[in-house]
This record gives sequence, structure tokens and C-alpha cells, in this order.
Amino acid sequence: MSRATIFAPATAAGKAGVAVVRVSGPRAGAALKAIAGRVPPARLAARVRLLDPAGGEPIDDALVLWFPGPGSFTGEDVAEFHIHGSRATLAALLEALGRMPQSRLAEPGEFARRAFEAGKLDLSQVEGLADLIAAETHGQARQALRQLGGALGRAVEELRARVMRLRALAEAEIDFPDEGDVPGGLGAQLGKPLGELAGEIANLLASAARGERLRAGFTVAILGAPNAGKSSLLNRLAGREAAIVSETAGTTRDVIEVHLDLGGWPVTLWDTAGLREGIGDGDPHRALEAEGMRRARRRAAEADLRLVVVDASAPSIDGELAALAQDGIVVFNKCDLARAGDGMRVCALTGEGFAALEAELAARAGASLGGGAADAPVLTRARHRAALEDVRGALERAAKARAPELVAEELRTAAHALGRIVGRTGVEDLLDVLFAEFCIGK
Ligand SMILES: Nc1nc2c(ncn2[C@@H]2O[C@H](COP(=O)(O)OP(=O)(O)OP(=O)(O)O)[C@@H](O)[C@H]2O)c(=O)[nH]1
Ligand SMILES: [Mg+2]
Repeated sequence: MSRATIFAPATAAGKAGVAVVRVSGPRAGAALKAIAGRVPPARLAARVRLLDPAGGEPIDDALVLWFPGPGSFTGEDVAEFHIHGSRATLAALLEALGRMPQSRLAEPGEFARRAFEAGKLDLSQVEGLADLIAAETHGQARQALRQLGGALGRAVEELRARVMRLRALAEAEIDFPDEGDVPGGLGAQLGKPLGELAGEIANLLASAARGERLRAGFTVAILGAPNAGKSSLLNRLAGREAAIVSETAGTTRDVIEVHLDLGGWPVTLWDTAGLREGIGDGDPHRALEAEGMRRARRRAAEADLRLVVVDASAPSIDGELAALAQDGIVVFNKCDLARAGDGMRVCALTGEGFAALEAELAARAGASLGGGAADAPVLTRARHRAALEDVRGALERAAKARAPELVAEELRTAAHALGRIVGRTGVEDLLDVLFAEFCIGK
């Protein structure tokens, strides 16, 4: 039984100069022949008139490309139609493709899934592709491109090959305990290579915090006393009225989140409720304010950076804010009203001082997210980190074990955990979740 031929738009929906429709599967060539009239030479664009095979109606004047398998993205025969990007043209082509035998619209991520199944991409590369499509900043795109290029997969495969070699030594010791004995036995043979492996895995794990953060963005909590101008500052940085501003103290209750690109770095800002000590017992909104402050404190603890906003016309930093400012930055707002304060001065009303503030935030984000050699593999997901933690544990136990059976078993566990990162082993349940991250046509 041959598998279905799938098709889908590869470009985003809507009016555009060009839309690309991709077809993959055993009947891709037949679809080209039926709609474009011919199959052009491999990997060379050909200009053709597309006709609906059902009634001979013209669909478009278009470019088509032919990528015979296995030298294609999915490893199958692939055809691409580059048509004019109108909804009507796209609909007519999809309809004609839908009438081809054993053909259907692709599910989200199905092209990438076929590429994975054909061994064209390992799982870490599939994740890189998903991240690249979702990237919003240059830094994110660069990291995703590196992973799509296979940097992580190659590093993991290399580690796995070394673990397998050590495992073979341990297995040989089980089968032929007396042959080729080395002074000191198995432990002496494996001690050094196991130590080297452990060191490299520790290095990779150290890259995890940076890699995951670059995916998620650098987080900044905006904190301060009620009415200091936190929401005004957020709006000014965002360039829009993201949060409500008013002269009433205690306006913000929930955390307002805004995503920015500062100097190429992804930055997430959290505007929070004003923090103050002692809430009036008689205040009917007491519980509300307390809940807002609880949420503010949680974000303060979670954030990569704390930005404490102080009203320059009433510049007091009490105990809690002073403590939060310790490993954060203090910004004096309302500098149109007063010049007080020793630190960065801004005016959310006029925008004064914001260029310096943005530069400071970008520098902090860059220092936290950047660094590391440009082509060094980086762990970008919690999944990678969990697998490598398992590898580290198994190697530690292997180093301590005496019996060759135990050593071999721990090394098998380590190799298996490494295999999970690239999708060789134990990932069946993960595949559906991962490929669903893609939209249709990827
Ligand atoms: N003169 C002056 N007024 C400002 C400035 N920034 C904010 N304000 C005013 O200060 C008041 C409070 O501003 P918000 O941005 O709501 O302050 P907040 O810190 O978010 O307040 P809460 O959410 O209640 O904690 C509003 O009336 C703003 O218009 C500034 O730079 N100069
Ligand atoms: Mg506010």
C-alpha cells in the first residue's frame, strides 16, 4: 500500500505577490503532469500554464519546480507550484490537487514529519526548524538556524558513539573476562574516557540556561511604589497603550506582558501592581491589592532583571524596593517634575531618557542571552536538558560500578538518553506534540 500524496500552501494565507503550494508523495509527479502539462527537469524552474484537469479551466500562469526523491526536503517526490498569491488562485489549485487520486491536504507539520521519518532531519533539527519559523528576533533566528544545520545533533551523535565504544569494552569484559586483561581491569580502562565525557556533558548543560532563555526571551519585571509611573514606562517602551495609566494609585492589578525586540534580543516586560507596606484595614479593595502585590512579587522573583521605578518628585525607596533594586536597576521617572535621584532618569510623559534606558536593557539582555562561540551547539529545550541530566547520572553510576554488567547497563542507559535528543529512541509519544507545533504546509 503506497502512502498518501500530501499537498498544502507553504506560504502564509492572505494576499501576496506569490504563494507556494507544495506536493509530496508518490503521485507528486502525476499531479504536475496533470495540472502543469509536463514534469520539468529536476530542480529547474519552468514557467507553465496551469489548467484544471477536470474542465480545462486556466488556473494561473506560474512557475513549477520538480524535486524527485530522495533528494528532496521530505525524501519523497516533491513538486512546488509558485502561483500568484490570491485567495481565488490558491483555492482553484488546491481544489484541483484535491481531486487527484490518493491525495489529500497535509496535516500540520506533516512535511517535516516525513522529512524526519526519511532521516532527512533529526529531531533536534525539526525543533530548530519550528523555532526558525517562529523566530521574532535576529538572535532567535540565528540560534534556530544553527540547530537546523545539525550542530546539536552532530555533537550528540558524537557523544553517543563514544558511549557506545565504552559500552562495547564493558560487554567484552562480560563475555571474555580473562582475555586481554589490562592492569587495573575495566575501571582503569574506562576512568579517563568517562571523565572526559562527563566534562563535555557538563559544558553542554551549562549552555542550556542561555539557549532556553533565548527561545523564551529575557524577562524584565517593572516594579515600584503605586503611581511611580510603571505602566506609563511600559507603554512608552512598547510604543502603545498596553496598560491602563491613571492618577489613582493602585491602577494595575494583573501583570501586563509585552514582548519587545531590543537591539535584536527578545525581551519580555512585565508591568506589575505597585508595592507598598501596610494596606489600610478599612480599604474595601484590600484583598484585590494584596493579590496584585503577591503577583508582582512572584514576577520579581522569576524575572531575569528587576527594574525599580521611583517617582523623582517623591524619591523614597523603602526596604522591600531597596532590596529588589539590589540586583536590578533603579530608574527615576517624572524627571520633568524633579531632578532628584542618583541613577538613570527618564520621563515617561515626554520620552526623555528612554534611548539610554533601551540601550541599557538591550545590553543586559545581550549579556545574558549572548556569548558562547557562534557555532557551538546549544541546548534549547527543557527536553534536551532532562535527557542530558539522565546521561550525566548514568555516567556517574557507570564510573562507580565495579561489575562489568552494571557498567554496561549504565552505559546503555546513557546512550539511550542521548538518542532521545536526536529522536533515535523513546520519542514516539513526543512526535505528535512536536509536529503539531507547526502550522499546515511546514
Ligand atoms: N509629570 C509626569 N507624570 C507622569 C510621568 N509618568 C507617569 N506620570 C503620571 O503618573 C500617574 C501614574 O502613572 P501610572 O503609569 O499609572 O503609574 P503606575 O506606577 O503604573 O501606578 P499603579 O499601577 O497604580 O501602581 C499618571 O497620572 C501618569 O500620567 C512622568 O514622567 N511625568
Ligand atoms: Mg500601573
